[in-house]
Amino acid sequence: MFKAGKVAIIGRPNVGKSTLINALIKEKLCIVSQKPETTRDNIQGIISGKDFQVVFIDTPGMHKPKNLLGKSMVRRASSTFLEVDIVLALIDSYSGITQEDKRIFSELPSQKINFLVINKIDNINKCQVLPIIERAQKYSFKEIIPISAKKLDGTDIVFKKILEYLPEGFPMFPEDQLSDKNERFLVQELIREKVLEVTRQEIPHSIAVGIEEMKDRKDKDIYYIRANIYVEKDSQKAIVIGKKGRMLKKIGENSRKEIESFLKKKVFLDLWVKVYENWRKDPFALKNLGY
Ligand SMILES: Nc1nc2c(ncn2[C@@H]2O[C@H](COP(=O)(O)OP(=O)(O)OP(=O)(O)O)[C@@H](O)[C@H]2O)c(=O)[nH]1
Ligand SMILES: [Mg+2]
Repeated sequence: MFKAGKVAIIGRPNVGKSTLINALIKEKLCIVSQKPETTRDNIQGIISGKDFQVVFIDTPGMHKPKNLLGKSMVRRASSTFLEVDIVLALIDSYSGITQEDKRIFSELPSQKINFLVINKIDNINKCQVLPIIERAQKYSFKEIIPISAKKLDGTDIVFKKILEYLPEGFPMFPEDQLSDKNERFLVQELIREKVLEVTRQEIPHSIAVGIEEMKDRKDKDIYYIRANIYVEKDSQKAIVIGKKGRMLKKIGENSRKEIESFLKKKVFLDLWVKVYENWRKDPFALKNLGY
């Protein structure tokens, strides 16, 4: 019997959805950061075995949108309910079940199989998890599983339970395919992750990355990648470039290393910083940037 299906991971920003996907598919596919609202698009991560294929969907954190980008993110997250077999609602153990979480629970499709996954249990005393589990009993979750996505604690149980509930079916993707997104998108995200690592406050939210050129120069055995980091204002551009270009250099070095290990090839990375005024509020700009 072959089992196949789609599983969405949803929840508030920053609860660890992308970390969990990477843990479940055993690959670094989705970018992770300490800043909320990191994931902006649904990203499918695929894991295939002898008798199963699970397609996990990483989704943007559900939040009250402040601009058009936020609206598009939340819309994408909610739209996954329609196409999946199982929904994993993720919360973090130290916040417990918040008002926002309750609102998300109320939106869960009742005709689907819903799990509650309580993340970040490495951060708290184990006995603090019990009251959360008790409180969660009144919602109709098929399973309630405490985990640490970061420490890979309990993630194998999540996977086992998913396989239990997954319907019989046929593979949706070739067995060696890792994602529905192409290399270009994933490289773009890796660069954005490196910008998020070194910037603060409003800047992480104001950043977008666009790949202008990506060429596999077989003669030189190197990938040539030219990318733009978009910011919304001149002042942000100055910060991202940094004194004597130091910040941009660091972003470039960190990105290159990670892209090389992802593409398994040497990379020449040509990074530029450009101002794209108010792109988060402009429907045309959003479309242009792939949001
Ligand atoms: N201590 C601890 N931290 C975790 C765990 N899982 C994720 N994190 C951290 O939580 C932060 C957010 O993780 P993400 O995976 O980016 O969270 P997300 O839910 O995808 O966030 P958005 O994309 O912004 O909605 C990062 O700093 C992670 O390293 C965990 O099990 N324990
Ligand atoms: Mg994420």
